[in-house]
Amino acid sequence: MKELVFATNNKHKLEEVRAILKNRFKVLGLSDISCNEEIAETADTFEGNALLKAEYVYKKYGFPCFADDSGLEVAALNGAPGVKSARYAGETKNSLDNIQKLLQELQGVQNRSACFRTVIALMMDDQVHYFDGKICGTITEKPRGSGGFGYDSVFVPEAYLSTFAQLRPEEKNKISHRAIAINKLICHLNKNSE
Ligand code: ITT
Repeated sequence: MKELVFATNNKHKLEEVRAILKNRFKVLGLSDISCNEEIAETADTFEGNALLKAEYVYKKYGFPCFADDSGLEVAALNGAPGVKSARYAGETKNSLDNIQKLLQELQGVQNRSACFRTVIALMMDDQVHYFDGKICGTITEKPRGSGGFGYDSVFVPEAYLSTFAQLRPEEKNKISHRAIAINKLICHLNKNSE
């Protein structure tokens, strides 16, 4: 089975991607290649940060590698927290603090529309390819559910009543922004390994 590194320190993302890619590709995490450093995300776009992470591993460790940069874009906040989603409430990347800040910012706000976005950068054979995914929905007034990670407990995808954190992982993995982007990555890899 073909091996690919997924350059992430987020164990929830790694679990999701392994579940989506199961039986197709062996997905190695950063710890599997003994990469323990934190890769700085200094770009101001999802594309830029995804490339920084994938390129760092590809150049330093020589493995075909992909990385995802993702986040939540809230309409009433002009697209914030966006690329700053992980650090919205500070450098500790604490999800509960991030959620609390988001709900405070949206207190009394009627328009609760938001979208999750992911951009994947794949570095392979000295080339970069991008794959994106997006899912829109609404932000709840209070957190609901205990599954998932990040902002899952306050995001209800369009046409659903449950938050991402209330859905079964298999269900989130069928419709999420990350699933959409990963399916595009799979199509690309299948086409290019024929
Ligand atoms: P890596 O950079 O190591 O991959 P990270 O958690 O820092 O891990 P990002 O920079 O891409 O990842 O930040 C994305 C943040 O956006 C993440 O920490 C969550 O707060 C949020 N997020 C992304 N995808 C999400 C999802 O499927 N469900 C809930 N929150 C999500």
